[in-house]
Amino acid sequence: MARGAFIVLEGLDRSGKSTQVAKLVDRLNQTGHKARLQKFPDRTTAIGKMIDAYLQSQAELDDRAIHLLFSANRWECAEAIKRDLANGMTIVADRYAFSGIAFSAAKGLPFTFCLNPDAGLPLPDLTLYLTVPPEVASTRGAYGVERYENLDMQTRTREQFAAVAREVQARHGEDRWVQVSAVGTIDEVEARIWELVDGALRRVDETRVGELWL
Ligand code: 2DT
Ligand code: MG
Repeated sequence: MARGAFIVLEGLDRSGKSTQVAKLVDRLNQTGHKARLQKFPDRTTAIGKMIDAYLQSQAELDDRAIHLLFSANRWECAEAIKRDLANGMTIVADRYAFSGIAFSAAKGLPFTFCLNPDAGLPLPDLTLYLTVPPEVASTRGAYGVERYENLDMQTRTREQFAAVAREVQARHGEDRWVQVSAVGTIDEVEARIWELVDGALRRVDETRVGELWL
């Protein structure tokens, strides 16, 4: 049996990421694949509840401590991801380690510190980075009330995502990180994503799941 593909969608707030992740999972399941959504942070676990309190500013945490909690939140899901992939289930993740690095580095933590705790996690077969120009994002409504949902943080995170992209491509190959324009209608963006995912699904069959940064 072919293994599932590990697909990650990344992007800034208001890039349409969560909408597209849901559409992608539906479309995969409708076209004869088994697929499930994996949201990061997963706010349902004990660690996830600490993260949720931090994001809602109900708790204060040291920048490094919260960075490690975000990573721990991925590690506690890693075995299930590997097991499901081996069982032929495609995993579509809404954010992953790349958000972890970009947001923490944007706060000023050293890039290598941000990278290291996730080393060895399941390596996504394909990461799609949804981009919208700032002027388009600003027409998609006001920012929410959670931590990081402000223009200054989004601008700095955008810069760090560019560094993350270079790191993924240098270590794991150009085709593992693909930038996708999220400008246009929901259906137009969905079509762009589907074409790329379709290609990735064909490629994964014969390969093992890799390890991030290793
Ligand atoms: P959502 O709005 O998508 O729930 O994200 N974040 C996310 C980090 O700072 N580090 C991480 O490792 C991850 C996965 C991005 C909530 C916020 O949490 C940030 C936005
Ligand atoms: Mg959010």
